[in-house]
Amino acid sequence: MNKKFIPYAKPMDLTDAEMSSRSDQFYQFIRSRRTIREFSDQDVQQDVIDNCIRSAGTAPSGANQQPWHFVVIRDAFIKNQIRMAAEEEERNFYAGRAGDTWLETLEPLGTNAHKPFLEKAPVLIAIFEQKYALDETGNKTKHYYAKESVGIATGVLITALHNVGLATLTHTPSPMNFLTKILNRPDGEKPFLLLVVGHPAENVEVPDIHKKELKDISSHF
Ligand code: IYR
Repeated sequence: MNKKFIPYAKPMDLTDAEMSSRSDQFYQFIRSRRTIREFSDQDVQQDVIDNCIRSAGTAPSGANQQPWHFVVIRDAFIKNQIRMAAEEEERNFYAGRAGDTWLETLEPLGTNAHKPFLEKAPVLIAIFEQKYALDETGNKTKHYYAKESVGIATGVLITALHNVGLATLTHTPSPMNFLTKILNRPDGEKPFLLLVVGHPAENVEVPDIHKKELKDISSHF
């Protein structure tokens, strides 16, 4: 039988009061995260990005299959290729493919087909979902709950980046198959999203939008 268990090291043992305080501290910290669309070109150290990706890699996943791959892009030529391809898709999206309802919903965000941040930000992280694993002999192993797993890992990544004062933009040019091609990713992987990472541009503004209140996102039995 291929099964081995080891003791679980409880990470901390807090009093009720400490738990209340820490939960509020975390809430205050995470609520300060905002998606931004204007980045400075200030560099970000690779060891920081590496640790944030390591953190993402600790996420729970279906059958612990860890069906994710993170491509870190700093190269100006590759960034330019990505920007060109993304803007082409976005021009079609904003020119009609999205449909009026979708475009109306996006209005408060002030987005458009122009994506200079794809070249200006120091780091792009293309996140891929591995639908199945492919070994050297071409054998496929299905990944269970791949999309859910990659979504959770991406949430951890965004939180880890926020934790070091970096800003992110969860960019989803659609379709984004061009990422597979430009980044030379194998069959079985599907682009999940493109995370733009860096320091915010000076005096950057964010839309005046709000999160739902607790009562609107939770219920009790
Ligand atoms: N992908 C487009 C449109 C877009 C869609 C959603 I849903 C957003 O929350 C934001 C933008 C773009 O990046 O402009």
